[in-house]
Amino acid sequence: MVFPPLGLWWLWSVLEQSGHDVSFIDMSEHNLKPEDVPHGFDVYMVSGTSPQGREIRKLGREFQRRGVPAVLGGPHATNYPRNSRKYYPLVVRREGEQAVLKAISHIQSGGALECLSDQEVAGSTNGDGAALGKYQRGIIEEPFIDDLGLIPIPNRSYAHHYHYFLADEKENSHRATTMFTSRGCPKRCDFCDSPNLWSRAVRNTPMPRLIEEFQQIRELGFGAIQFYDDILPINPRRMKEICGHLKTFGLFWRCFCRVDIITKHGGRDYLQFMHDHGLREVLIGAESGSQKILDNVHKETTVEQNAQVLQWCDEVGIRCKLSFIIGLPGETRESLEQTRLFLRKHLIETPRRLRHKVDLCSYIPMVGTPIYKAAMRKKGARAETDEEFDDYGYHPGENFADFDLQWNVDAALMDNFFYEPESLDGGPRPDELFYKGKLGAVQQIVSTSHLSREELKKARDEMEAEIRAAGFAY
Ligand code: B12
Ligand code: SF4
Repeated sequence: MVFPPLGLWWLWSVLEQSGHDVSFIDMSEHNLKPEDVPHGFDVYMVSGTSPQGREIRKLGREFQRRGVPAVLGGPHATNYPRNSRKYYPLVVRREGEQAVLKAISHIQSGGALECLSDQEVAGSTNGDGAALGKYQRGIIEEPFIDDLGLIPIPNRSYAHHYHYFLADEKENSHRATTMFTSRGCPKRCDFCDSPNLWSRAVRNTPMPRLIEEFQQIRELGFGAIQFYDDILPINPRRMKEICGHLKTFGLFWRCFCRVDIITKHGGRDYLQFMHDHGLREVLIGAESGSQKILDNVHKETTVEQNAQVLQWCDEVGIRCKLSFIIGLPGETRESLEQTRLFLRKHLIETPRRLRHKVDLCSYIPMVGTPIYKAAMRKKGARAETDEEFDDYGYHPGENFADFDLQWNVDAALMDNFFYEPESLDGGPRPDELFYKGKLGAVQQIVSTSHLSREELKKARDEMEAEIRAAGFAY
């Protein structure tokens, strides 16, 4: 109960605007099991990511058992539409604000609400016309909404149930909530699912809508915002306008940013300007201390930029959280050593004004991403959907035919996570692993031609021990 599911809160507003009575349940709040979900609703709307795949399926089974219509949306539904149709009669892919109304009208008009059997899932993949038709009847995908001003702002009436605090440079904590000002990312880091989910075109919410949202957030008693835009500072002119409003409302803030964007738009001065308008922390996808690895995944940033932006942030008074991924394609002993040296040189051994943070993630391939698709293609296998990335701006054949990466997820590895073996359903899938898993049980599922899964895990654990011993928080 830290970060609220904004997607559902957007749908909440849309549904209310169209006259529906809506209740919102976060199953993690009271650790609800599927059977504990309250009865009595006409329709259930479920959202989730792939690491929540099992919970999503169990919930679908529960609603089937109850005989009540259920609609699934979110990143998992987008990437696993076929499998999801086994558990949900209606599956919404990608953006939901228009699709949810279509789903409701399908239900209201008495449209068919059938899930697929295993045979129908197979048939729909193998070109059986009847099975394919049945599969498609339950899939809703609407075009992206051109004008985000046409959708209402998210309903935040449940926001006080979530607990996130942003510290300023004096370590005073401000109660924060989350917000988006845009959707989409023009970059194409090969491990990332965002361009696939949202496209590479960036759509901005019009300024009057943002002001309305700042007002709502202030009135609810929050003093800070975590912006979830993929790259909030991407457009300096718009950023400056947003900064003006944030200052007027007296809000501190945190955002995600890319070091190349900061460097391109004025470097230290840009950071200083944003700091003067309330920016107190940034999350930077540093990913690796090796330029070769950054290039392998088309990150389009440099190791020097990562070090430089960290230095500027420290001077200006912005805390950095640097996120690294261990086990990206082509990882070798040497590249791991470069990451270790980066951490030592720029964090452990350099005195800093601020307490910066570090996250060391194990790489887990997500189905919608270029790396996953390329690996499947190499194996001659297919991902869940046949679609290539052309519609969304890029496609996997382009210039990365040979990612040096393998994975093989076995049931024993899955059991180390928080899932019960009984519900494996067709075998474990890599992206249903949550990389943090149980406390102290971070797993590595990929290997490269130079490093085994165990070697990668050992290196990550050692780096983590070193950085935590030096006092850097997660
Ligand atoms: C905020 C966020 C988080 C927060 C979650 C807060 C929360 N409770 O939502 C935190 C920090 C906890 C988090 C953690 C993780 N995250 Co995260 N996260 C995001 C982020 C930045 C924004 C999500 C969001 O709010 N999007 C905006 C809303 C509007 O979109 P949405 O939720 O998808 O909903 C829209 C549609 O999907 C659809 N929809 C959604 N649900 C439903 C339901 C119905 C019924 C309907 C009709 C429609 C519908 O309509 C909505 C409105 O258009 C996205 C990146 C992104 N740009 O989306 C990554 C993202 C979702 N995360 C991702 C990942 C991988 C993770 C982690 C695994 C990271 C890690 N290694 O630990 C963990 C796993 C957490 C978990 N248990 O699932 C991936 C998911 C990939 C995938 N295919 O599943 C994403 C896409 C990042 C990426 N670029 O690859 N994350
Ligand atoms: S990692 Fe960030 S910059 Fe790269 S594609 Fe994903 S959202 Fe965009």
